Amino acid sequence: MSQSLAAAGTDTGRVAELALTGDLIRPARLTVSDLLAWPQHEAEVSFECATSGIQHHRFTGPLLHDVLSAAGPGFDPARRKDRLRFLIAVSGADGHHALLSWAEIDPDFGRAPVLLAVGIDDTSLDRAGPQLVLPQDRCGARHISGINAIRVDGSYTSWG
Ligand SMILES: Nc1nc2c(c(=O)[nH]1)N[C@H]1C(S)=C(S)[C@@H](COP(=O)(O)O)O[C@H]1N2
Ligand SMILES: [Mo]
Repeated sequence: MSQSLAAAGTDTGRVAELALTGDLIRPARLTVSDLLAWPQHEAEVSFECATSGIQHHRFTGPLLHDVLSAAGPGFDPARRKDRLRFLIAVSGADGHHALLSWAEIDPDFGRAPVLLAVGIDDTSLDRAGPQLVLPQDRCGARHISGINAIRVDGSYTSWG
């Protein structure tokens, strides 16, 4: 199982890079070794796939919230309401993607302990690329492997 997940994405034999873009003061390109600079967390996760059944893995990596906060999202940090318009778009190299809201991972709101995993079951993801890990999800579809881009977007409006 870990073989297929670790091999998914962009394993071209080179170190994978992830682009952090959008409404950020410090956009960045990050490798797995860059992501080791943040405090590392561990999550034992079970999720169900509609096609391949239940999977169980142990992931390690920084919190998505820590990494994105360091990039300086363009909201007023002192005004909690200002964060509510921010979305996070996470994309894999194969085009699979999902949207999260900033509030979902913010410690003042949903507090979801979402990881940007750099390791799966003791295998490094330095060549396949980091993986989104949502310990709270029952279904595995948001466990995006081979992440090559994360875009933070604060310009969503529902009024046109
Ligand atoms: N990049 C990428 N990540 C992905 C997917 C995908 O198609 N592309 N499929 C998702 C789905 S549906 C599941 S259940 C989990 C585990 O999928 P796997 O068993 O194919 O590795 O990965 C998720 N991450
Ligand atoms: Mo799935």
